[in-house]
Amino acid sequence: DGTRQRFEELGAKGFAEWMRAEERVLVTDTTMRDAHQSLIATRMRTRDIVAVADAYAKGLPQLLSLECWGGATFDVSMRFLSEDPWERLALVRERAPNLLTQMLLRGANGVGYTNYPDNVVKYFVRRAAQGIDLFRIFDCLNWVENMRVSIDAVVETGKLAEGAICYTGDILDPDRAKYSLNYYVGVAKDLEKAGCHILAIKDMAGLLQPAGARILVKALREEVGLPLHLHTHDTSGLSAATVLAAVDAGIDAVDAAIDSMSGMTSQPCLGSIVSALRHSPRDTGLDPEIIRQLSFYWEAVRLQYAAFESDLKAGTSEVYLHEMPGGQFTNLREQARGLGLETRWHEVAKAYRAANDLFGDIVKVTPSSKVVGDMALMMVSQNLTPQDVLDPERDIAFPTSVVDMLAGDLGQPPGGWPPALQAKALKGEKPIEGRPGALLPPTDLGAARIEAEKHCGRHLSDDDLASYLMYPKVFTEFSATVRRFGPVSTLPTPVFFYGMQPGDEIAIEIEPGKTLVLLLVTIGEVDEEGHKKVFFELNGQQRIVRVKDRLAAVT
Ligand code: PYR
Repeated sequence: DGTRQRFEELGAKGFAEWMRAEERVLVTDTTMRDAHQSLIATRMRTRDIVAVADAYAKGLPQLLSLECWGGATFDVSMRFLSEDPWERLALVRERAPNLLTQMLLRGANGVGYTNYPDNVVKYFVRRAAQGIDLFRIFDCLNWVENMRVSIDAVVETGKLAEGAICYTGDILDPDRAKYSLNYYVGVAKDLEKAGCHILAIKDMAGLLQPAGARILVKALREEVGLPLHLHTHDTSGLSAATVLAAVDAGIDAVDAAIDSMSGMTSQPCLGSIVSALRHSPRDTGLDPEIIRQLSFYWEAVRLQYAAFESDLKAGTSEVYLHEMPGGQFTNLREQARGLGLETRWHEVAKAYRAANDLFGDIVKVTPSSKVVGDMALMMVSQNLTPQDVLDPERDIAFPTSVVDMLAGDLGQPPGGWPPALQAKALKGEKPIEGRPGALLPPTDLGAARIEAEKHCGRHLSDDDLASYLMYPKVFTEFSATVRRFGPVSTLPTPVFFYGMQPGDEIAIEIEPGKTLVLLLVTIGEVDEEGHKKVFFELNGQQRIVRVKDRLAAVT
């Protein structure tokens, strides 16, 4: 038995009531989604996720949910891993049938970086509901108006709609009064009225501190009738203290990542939280020994992704200055490095805060966080102060993302956009004030399917169409890669990322019951045309292929 059976018996409303009445602290494991998004650039491959799903199903049936889909995993799997995100979801569902599957949905931005027409969001949610039980829905500006379409779509499927309040600032700081306790309680009440079953505090940067958590959780639990689910990041090193304070204040559920995938920009440590609550009235009921075993698995897997690790070595209180989400931190550092700003990281961090203040102090989470990051990089690379940016005499080439956001394409922050900056960036264009999704004409799904099938040269499933609607170009390229190279998702992870060395032998199950054994014998010298001969054995048969040398090709 697991939580999924309970959900099926009780339905969404009944399940939410059960969550609120339950004395145990309920725990979501984020390892399969946010932990790798925040630690190793979202690169975890399906085979490494699916291989451990049944161990979760057998060993930790008391888990509230497995966060395993959505956020950045959707496009990264197609873009960089040549994998179908829908296949991953179906396999996790199949291997862990007794656990709730959970995804992160960016409201009107779906799993993308821009608002989509309402009918595209609805179509996507209906497809996702085939495999997802719990949808965590947020808006990057905390604009509930912009979440309604996705909340309604989830409620219609009968699945759990968890509306998230994105936490920013510090509710105890009088200088950040825009994000006061009253503000959060107001957003929470709007989410309850909008029909959500669960309320999430989504602390994407890890800014919530123990004292603030106590006050926020207590108030939200008193003022709102929904169960409360806390999500935080450990960038500051303080997140476990915040979780335990939230537990004392009556939080119903918390997110954590398995030990070896926790800490720093990821979630707090699952095994340690479980251990800290053992023998207390709010014991999670999870088995510490099973958690350790799972942690050993992820520890070995993580080593294979060393190339994607960040150089962050310790927790940092600088997060309270810049307020970058855990999932963005390492990405932005990489972007800064790409622009030659590697040694000026602390300036980028400061500029990130300055950019936030120029935008009127906004919530920073995908995609608004990306816009703030773009602005910060521009300011540092061009040595611009906030005064320079606002100077009417000075012409500034704003990044496109900044112009689009100030034009209203991501929606409206509380109080609107600062007029002076908006006027300067839009150069006389009129911004939109309403909900972008209401202005976008509905996509003709039949026509989109015909167009997509033409681009991809094959019949597309409904899931394929949903991928195409989110990411037309990425999906088309992904389809072409799979057609050319076959199911590369079956390759062992070190081979997929780093290739084989002479003497290496691997067995690949390309389809059930059909295994290829590949021995790489030797690789010849590069010839005059930039090719090499590769000598190998395939199921014992000697073969040679002539391939273009990648290094020769780039030089
Ligand atoms: C995402 O949207 O991907 C986050 O993790 C916030």
